[in-house]
Amino acid sequence: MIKHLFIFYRNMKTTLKTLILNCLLASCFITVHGQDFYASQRASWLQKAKESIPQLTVTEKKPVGLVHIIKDENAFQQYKAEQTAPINTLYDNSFKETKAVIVDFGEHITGCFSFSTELLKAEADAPARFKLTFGEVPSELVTPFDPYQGGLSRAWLQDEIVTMMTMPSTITIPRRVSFRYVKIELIATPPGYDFCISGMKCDAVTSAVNTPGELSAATPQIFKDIDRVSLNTLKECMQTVYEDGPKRDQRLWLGDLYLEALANNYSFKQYNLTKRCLYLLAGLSEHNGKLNATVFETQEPKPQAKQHLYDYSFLFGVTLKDYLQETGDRETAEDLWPVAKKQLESAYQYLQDDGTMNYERASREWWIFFDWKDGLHREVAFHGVTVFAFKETYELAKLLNKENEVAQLPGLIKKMKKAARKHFYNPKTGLFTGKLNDQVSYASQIWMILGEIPTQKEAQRSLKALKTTENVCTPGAPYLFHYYIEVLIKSGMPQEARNEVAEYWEGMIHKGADTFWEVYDPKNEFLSPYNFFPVNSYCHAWSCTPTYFIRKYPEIFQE
Ligand code: RAM
Repeated sequence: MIKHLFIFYRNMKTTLKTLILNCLLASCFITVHGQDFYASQRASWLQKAKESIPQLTVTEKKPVGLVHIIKDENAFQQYKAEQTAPINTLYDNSFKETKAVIVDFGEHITGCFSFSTELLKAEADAPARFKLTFGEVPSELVTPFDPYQGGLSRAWLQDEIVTMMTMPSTITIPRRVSFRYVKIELIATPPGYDFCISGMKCDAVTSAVNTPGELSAATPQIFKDIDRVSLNTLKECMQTVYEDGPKRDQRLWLGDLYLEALANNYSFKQYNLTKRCLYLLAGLSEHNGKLNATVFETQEPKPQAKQHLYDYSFLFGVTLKDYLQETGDRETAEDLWPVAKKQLESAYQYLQDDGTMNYERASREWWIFFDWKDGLHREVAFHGVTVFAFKETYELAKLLNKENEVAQLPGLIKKMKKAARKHFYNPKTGLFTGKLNDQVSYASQIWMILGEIPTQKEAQRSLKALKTTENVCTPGAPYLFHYYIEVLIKSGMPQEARNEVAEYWEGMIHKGADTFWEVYDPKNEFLSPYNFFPVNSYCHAWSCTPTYFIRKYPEIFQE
């Protein structure tokens, strides 16, 4: 009996021991994996983001006329709008007879749309139903949306059905819309009475209130026009964050933020918005310290899950550096420095002893972006952006007297530059191509130059070679085109930069742009990363940067 008791006691002891050990292990696991790297700062970052929410200003916009959208092989996406009548024609006539119109507001607008009706004959005894379709460009008004084949939500397309229960009355569309044209169709006609549309407006919203300075009087008209359209684009994207596009996705993306902040520095100069976005991204970063590439403001601020873009993550530090240089706001820069520094760890893990990066592994673990372009091989650009990130972060560290925290960077930069020259540079062609793929792309040359791998002479040679080499992978979106202009200027090719800005962005204006587009390949107007061109955004943040170039380099663009 005593022996049994003893065995029981001994077994219990072992079980308890195991239990305690397991608990300890589990708690260690939770601490390691669940630990919030920014625990002590996160709440104050989110609070600061909240304190910087800008006021939105509202401007009432009225339509300017009625249009027909007509097929024209030479027009953008084969459709153009042709003025048919003044807006009063709509207001003065029975809508029961008109049934469908396309109204032109004369400019691209983002805001809150409403329209009113008046009775013409008899009393309203039944509801009427309308379908409204808002379009940024003419083709959106005539391209059937269904059956929908797009890769993003069908609901981004701006067609709404509304029912007016009685008349006279006014209906406000609940969602914020982004458009120049609106098609109104009567889809359920009440038999017993007649009515007209009596008014229509859009309360346009933006947080951009400052007036950018005048360009020099000598500025060629083409750059005045490009600047104006760039500013319109930026203005509409400036809401309570820098949105990527006011039609879609209506949210803050790191890569777009960087370019919008650059453009803002030379135009509206509303630095508080940049500050807010930096704090919001920091506050909504992962517990392991990694930034999310995109975040939502509502209902509660939250990140979009699983959106980690390798190249974007470093642009946080670059934006912070520019912000510090523009504003001298050292407090914010010091507050957010740990986030910029932490992002470098994403790069360290792929860096190999010989100074090359393990691209194959990284491309399995990250979305490595650079451009919306099918078939783009990203190995070289991946190496280049990493060197660029190291350089820029080191610059930021120097501004904050924190070089000692990243003292390894100059050595790593040197090593990586050497490795890039050895593995990617072809002295015969003067071009950079990958180890895994010999594709010649704009992206590869651009990011090697931004990483300062070639000398200026070599950079010039590679940029020129892009024009004469066959089968070059060209940019698909203005995002990459921005960096192309940047490297042309950096490489001492101002005339080429001037010509390229003129050709690319004026190309959009020629095709009717009042705001610049998310995707623009002059050779393929139907290009869409989402498999359906109407869901592309036609007022898109990352294409607003000509205003930055035109204003930052007056000697290139304003003479
Ligand atoms: C698009 C967004 C945004 C961009 C990402 C990568 O969906 O519109 O502009 O940053 O892709």
